[in-house]
Amino acid sequence: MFSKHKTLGEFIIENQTEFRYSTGELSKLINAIRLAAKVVNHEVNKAGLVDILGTAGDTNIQGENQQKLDVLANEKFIQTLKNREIVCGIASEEEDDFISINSQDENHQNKYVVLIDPLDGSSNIDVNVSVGTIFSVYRRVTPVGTPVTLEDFLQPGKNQVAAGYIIYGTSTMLVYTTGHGVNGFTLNPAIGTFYLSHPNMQFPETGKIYSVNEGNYIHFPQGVKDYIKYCQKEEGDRPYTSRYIGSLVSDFHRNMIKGGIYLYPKSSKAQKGKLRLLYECNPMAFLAEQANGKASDGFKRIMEIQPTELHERVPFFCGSKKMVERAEEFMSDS
Ligand code: P6P
Repeated sequence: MFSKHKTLGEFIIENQTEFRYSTGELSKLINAIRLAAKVVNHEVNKAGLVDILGTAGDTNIQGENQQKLDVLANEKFIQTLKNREIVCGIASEEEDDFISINSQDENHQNKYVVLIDPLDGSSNIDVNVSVGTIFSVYRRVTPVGTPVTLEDFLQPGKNQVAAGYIIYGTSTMLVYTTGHGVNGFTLNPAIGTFYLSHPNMQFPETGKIYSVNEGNYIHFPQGVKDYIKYCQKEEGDRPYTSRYIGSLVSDFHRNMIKGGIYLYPKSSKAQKGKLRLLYECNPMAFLAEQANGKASDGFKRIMEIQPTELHERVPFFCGSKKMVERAEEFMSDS
């Protein structure tokens, strides 16, 4: 019944002092995410059973059909974070604008903002393929006690104080970093407890898996085309294996364990690529770098990019360091 593995709660307490701002708020924040993850996990796992599939009839700012589970996950994370009075603002893929949270006392001292993709990979919901939640945490840059502004959200990824994802897969895992490495916790659904199952996760220096939607091949820049052909060539440790799940969290998670690279390049159909900088690329880039991997837009470090708008997109190359560096060589050569 009681696993030899440490629980997430014990891990947070043991590592709270590591976090330089450790006033306990970040621990409360991770705990809030833990609770929301359990609630969403419960809904995702029973999605096939109740009338929660299909679209909610609305479309989000991305112009995509909002799946009911998207809407539910969004509401659960926002509600949980609001109720805990830990954060002063939230931005979400499913919300056109950021949400300012002024707690009851007019001079609230909350100093973190959270950016979330509440259910990434939503196109996979109806076909029972794993999906995920991605979150990114910053300290606000405007004065504590005043309403948050857009400036608090448009920070470069290198300012993140925490980031992580929940993957609702064959098992549900919470994987996160506070800047001291990456740790993975697996949920025991029978008792609703996350256990430390993957301590100190690291990308293998190189790998033999590449993840890209090859259906877009003819629309890719020449450097990407050349890199894909390089992956497929019978030479040295190649050809690599092509694996593309259609859920960033799942492809990233597999590549971090086995070694690999994930690419969502720009194309003639999507000049800036598809993935969003603030609540997809930056948190995954923070995790990648903390796990000895790399994340760029094909040319420069993702976490150096200065955002200019909440839902901006960037090309994304992420995974084993040597594989990302090789792909970048093809991009610069072309
Ligand atoms: P495409 C899901 O919508 C997502 O944001 C990522 O999780 C996934 O890797 C990608 O888009 C899939 O996009 O265009 O290949 O279907």
